[in-house]
Amino acid sequence: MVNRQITLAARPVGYPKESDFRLVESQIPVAGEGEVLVRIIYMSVDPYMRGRISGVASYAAPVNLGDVMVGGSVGRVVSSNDAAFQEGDIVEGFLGWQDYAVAKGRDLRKIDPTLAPISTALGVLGMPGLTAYFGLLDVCNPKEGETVVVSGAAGAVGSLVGQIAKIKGCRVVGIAGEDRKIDYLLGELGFDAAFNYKTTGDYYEKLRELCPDGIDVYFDNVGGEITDAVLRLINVKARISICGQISQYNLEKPEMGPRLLSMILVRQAKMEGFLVFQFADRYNEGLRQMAQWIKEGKLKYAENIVEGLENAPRAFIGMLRGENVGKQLVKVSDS
Ligand code: NAP
Ligand code: FER
Repeated sequence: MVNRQITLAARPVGYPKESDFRLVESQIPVAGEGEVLVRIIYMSVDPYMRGRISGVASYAAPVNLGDVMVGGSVGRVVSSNDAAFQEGDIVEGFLGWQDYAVAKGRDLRKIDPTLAPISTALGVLGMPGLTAYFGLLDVCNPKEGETVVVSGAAGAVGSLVGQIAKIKGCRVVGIAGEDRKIDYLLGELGFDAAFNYKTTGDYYEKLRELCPDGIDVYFDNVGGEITDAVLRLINVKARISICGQISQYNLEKPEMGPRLLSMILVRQAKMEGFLVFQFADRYNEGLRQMAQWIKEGKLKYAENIVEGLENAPRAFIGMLRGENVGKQLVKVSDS
């Protein structure tokens, strides 16, 4: 009866490597008063984890050397000291990279396995889905007929942002890093245009060609040179949401770019950073709408699933390198 856990072995320099993580064994924990013991089934690996292991304090405490890696998971209740949860219930929570975890009942979300596959609680019907929903609709307020550009377009958040913009009647242009991702955006998700930034020399020229009416909304997942090119093409009263800057997360030295904030000035544009957590009191609205769109066939989602807790570091590193289409998950157990 052991609990396998993945801990942080070293602070990564640049891109994380597998040796920055360690697989350790401990005893399966026991649920105390008001607590629930959960067997983890699916685990999420997300870009924000790169920030948490860098040692820099932010909205949340950093993961320290030797600590179990943090992250969202779904699992099955094994035993419960909270009357709201029964053995066998499926729950989602911040349970870490391990086989078993104990959590307070109040920190767990009960998942109805008859409504959607339970893995979606970590993707389209979870944190990334809510990020796409509020980050696009609330921060950018897209209007019918407007041109929306999304970077990181084939990932968990970006693939949903583009589809929500299509639902709202926008013209959607996606940017991603592999030809098969571009085919997916154009062929499966109904994007109007898309290009592979890894095989395109001049992003500005390509965007100018794909956005003949300029850019009204930019949903930024990546930052860096892609964002530099987009900013040069924004329209008057453009709205830009800074969701992520993944192109910067693994740099050893901060990148110096062109200073384009004068574009915000002359185009009277609005650029706003956001964290999904700021919308916590409206999560139910977002989840209800996303589930409805899935049911109506208007919203599709993809998952990339790596098998085995021991392969979580590889899945995390692979996601940072762009191996995933849609949401990157780790399957830890069958049920
Ligand atoms: P994701 O897009 O599913 O996976 C990350 C993707 O980033 C990779 O597949 C890769 O795709 C792309 N990428 C990696 N390095 C890149 C680079 N140098 N330049 C451009 N693209 C690069 O991850 P996600 O969970 O949906 O997150 C997407 C973004 O949203 C991240 O920046 C994340 O930090 C942010 N986020 C923010 C919030 C919030 O509350 N603000 C919440 C969730 C996520 P390619 O093949 O296209 O390179
Ligand atoms: C993310 C990137 C950054 C994210 C959260 C953050 C939830 C927050 C960082 C901070 O507060 O320093 O993808 O997702």
